[in-house]
Amino acid sequence: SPPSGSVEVEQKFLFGPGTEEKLVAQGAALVGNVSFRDQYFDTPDWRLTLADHWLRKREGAGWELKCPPPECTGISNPATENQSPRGLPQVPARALRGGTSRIDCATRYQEVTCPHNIVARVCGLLGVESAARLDDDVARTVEELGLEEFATFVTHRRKYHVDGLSVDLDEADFGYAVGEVEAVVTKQEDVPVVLKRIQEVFRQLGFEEKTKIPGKMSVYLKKFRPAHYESLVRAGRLLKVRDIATVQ
Ligand code: V4E
Repeated sequence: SPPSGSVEVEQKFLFGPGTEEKLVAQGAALVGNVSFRDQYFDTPDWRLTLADHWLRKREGAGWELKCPPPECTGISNPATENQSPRGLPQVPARALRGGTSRIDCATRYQEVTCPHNIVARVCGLLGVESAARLDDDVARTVEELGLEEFATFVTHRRKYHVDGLSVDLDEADFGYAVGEVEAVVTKQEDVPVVLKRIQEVFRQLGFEEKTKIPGKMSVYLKKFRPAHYESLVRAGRLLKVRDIATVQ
């Protein structure tokens, strides 16, 4: 998992039969071919996900909390100027806007894997008075807080490395395939460079970088948890699933 304090910059895309060949032609190397189950947890009234916090247990990796990086939570901090006031995940790369490089859909998330920090953030968000009462055992915390599993699915992932980036080709067991170009950034000032590199890979693969692609969670919740889905879409936390034309 990425070093703590780092941020994942990700851009999703729909992939077709020609995508892997194009990746290989770009010099991409296949570095992983795995299947894993994810289980996502939330309060019955969805307080974590409505606050853009995604607590999951991933087979082979353990507990992970995907949430906005700290610089996305402030409002008056000039470093967060390119965030929408509520810190919504669709972060325009403002520094790049108007220039030749532009990726409007890249999202940035922090992936917290240290159990102590996961427990602290979840308790803090839910306003549980004393996090000290709970230990660093995420499973026990989940139980004590009454969190419920709201989504579970298996992903088959083929992972490529190209030009310092990771490209994941994911097929979920409920019938949705989505790709993701991703980089882990440890310094905030490196974000524009990474966005530019993502854009180059996108251009070479023939993708339109401005197209917003729903993730697996959008499609899953729409299908299996429509009320939760509607609530997240309304809150601006999830992309609405529409009929999407492949751009390849
Ligand atoms: C962050 C998030 C969710 C959690 C799952 O994240 P995602 O990147 O979609 O899944 P996956 O399996 O590729 O995780 P990885 O292995 O890369 O860590 S579910 C919804 N969100 C928020 C979100 C959003 N609103 N819009 C986009 C484009 N992505 C994520």
